[in-house]
Amino acid sequence: MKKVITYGTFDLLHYGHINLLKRAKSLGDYLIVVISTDEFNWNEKQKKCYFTYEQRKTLVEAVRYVDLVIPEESWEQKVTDVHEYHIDTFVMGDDWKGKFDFLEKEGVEVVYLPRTPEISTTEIKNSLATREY
Ligand code: C2G
Repeated sequence: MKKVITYGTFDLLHYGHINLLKRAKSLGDYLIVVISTDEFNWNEKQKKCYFTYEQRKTLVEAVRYVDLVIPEESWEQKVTDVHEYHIDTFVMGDDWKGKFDFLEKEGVEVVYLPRTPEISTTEIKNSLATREY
């Protein structure tokens, strides 16, 4: 069984995220999604999520391409995750291109997929904030 892993915040889940998860799953048979906890997001990415970790986990677990959701609590855990879960392929959107190539040394294929254009959580928040109702 070919196992794939990907990491993210997945706040305000949108079709860009779904496109990423769909393509990631197409690279193997089992997809693990590692979702940033609220603490990790705030401490490491200065991101304040709209949905809590538990709510984001519920949403991503409902996506047909996803087999398992686990928490992301540190940048460093990727090295242990890929061994603990016997990962074959690590996938991220290409906004992260080159940032995780070190995982190849762990025997993992590293794949960066093109981001879906014109959609982002920031875009959604900004458009809602300025929309005239
Ligand atoms: N993504 C995408 N297209 C978009 C928006 C996001 O393909 N329009 C991808 C990103 O490239 C990423 C995944 O969807 O691979 C999740 O995006 P975020 O939730 O923004 O993830 P991020 O905050 O970048 O966290 O350790 C890695 C980090 O946890 C990644």
